Amino acid sequence: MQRFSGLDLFLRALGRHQTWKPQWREPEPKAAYDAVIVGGGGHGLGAAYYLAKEFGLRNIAVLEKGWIGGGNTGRNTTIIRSNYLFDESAALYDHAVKLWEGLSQELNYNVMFSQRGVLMLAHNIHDIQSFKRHVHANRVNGVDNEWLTPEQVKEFCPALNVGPNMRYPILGGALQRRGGTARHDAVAWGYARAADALGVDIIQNCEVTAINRDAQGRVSGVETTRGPIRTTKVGVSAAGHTSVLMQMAGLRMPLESYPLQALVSEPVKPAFNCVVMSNTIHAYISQSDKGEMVIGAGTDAYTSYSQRGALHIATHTLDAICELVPMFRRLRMLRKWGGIVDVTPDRSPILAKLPVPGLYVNCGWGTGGFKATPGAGHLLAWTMAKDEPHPINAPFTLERFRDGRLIDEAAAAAVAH
Ligand code: FAD
Ligand code: PYC
Repeated sequence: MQRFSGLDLFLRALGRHQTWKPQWREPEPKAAYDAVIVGGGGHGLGAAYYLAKEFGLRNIAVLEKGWIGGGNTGRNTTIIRSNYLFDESAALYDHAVKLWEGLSQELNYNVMFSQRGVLMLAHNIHDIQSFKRHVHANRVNGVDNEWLTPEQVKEFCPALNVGPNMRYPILGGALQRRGGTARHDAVAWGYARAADALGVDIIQNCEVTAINRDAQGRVSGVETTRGPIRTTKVGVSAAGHTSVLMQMAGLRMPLESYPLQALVSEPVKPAFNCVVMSNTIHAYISQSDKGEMVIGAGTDAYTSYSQRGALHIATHTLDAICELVPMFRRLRMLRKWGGIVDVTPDRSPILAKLPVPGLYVNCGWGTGGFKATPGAGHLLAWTMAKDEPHPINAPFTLERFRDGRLIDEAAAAAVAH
């Protein structure tokens, strides 16, 4: 007998969303496709969905070496915001936030997008100056962000310790009210189901092992663990593993891969009403709809493909959380895990057509690409369909590292990177 959760029953009663567990066909790979996306995370599945929905391509495959959503999409702390400093980044991330705002309706699938506000805490004079600069820059760009005094911080997030006895007292905070969280695997499932309904083949357990090029150097197909596939358009959206894939096409990428880890507590009743990030004492936290405190740590200090992080990074983060929210000292931790993020020299992504004709890339989101998921998918689809970038992703080229047109957002996330 099929079992439904309380959420399913509620959503069914509302009649607006379909059941929680997605169902789709598991197709065999065809010999040829019009376009192939490598990587079945939210970005790759989103790209396939928009290619089919907005650009009319139907003969598309998403090739995933494991299971969809099993990469960073299903491993992240789900923070969504667009309070980035530079014009290019604000436009990119706010494009995504606007798509998040309609995504459950667009996919007819509840991605549980919750605009509960993202509060970035200031603990020293440098933080205050930097965040105020962000607030002003954001507002000029039409992105909401506001400065809160310590008293306003306490009012907005009562669980926080704003007392004077902290090692790093809270001196204020920048609040983006439109920021928040979403249910990460639902995003992958929602895009997968909607893409499948438009005829996209989503093929799991299918690792791409080579990218083939013809005599003119154009992309001519891929080799996979389930056989060769012919295609003239390949979009690589394989966070953490982009350099390996690009080497297959003869390209060297300006990327390094690091483990980034997160952890969750035992589930408790609603106790934490927003998302809080602290760059200085280095922690970020929100409460999931299941009740767990979702806590993020920093990247490891060395490159690696191990999907877990060093223990001392997690314990440092827990020290910081206990200082920020003393009542959480009594919480027990449930589990911790890691994902591999790929990082560019300027900490901004590369979302572009590449010098190899027929090859496109979406990578370098580092510690912060979940928030970009719908935007990245949409812009990768645009770039692949039209063979030229959308104005929003036009600055995010590979060539900017050669030409010195960097978009240096290094201090944007409360994550060591
Ligand atoms: P993924 O979901 O990783 O998908 C890529 C897929 O490619 C994987 O499923 C992988 O198996 C597949 N693949 C790789 N190689 C091959 C191959 N050869 N053949 C076929 N398939 C292949 N971002 C935020 O905005 N907010 C956050 O709070 C946040 N927290 C994070 C916390 C952690 C612990 C981690 C690890 C990341 C966090 N991020 C956050 C970053 C965010 O998770 C990623 O930037 C984003 O999810 C990337 O999505 P994606 O679809 O590109 O990648
Ligand atoms: O970019 O907001 C972010 C983020 C939070 C945790 C990891 N990345």
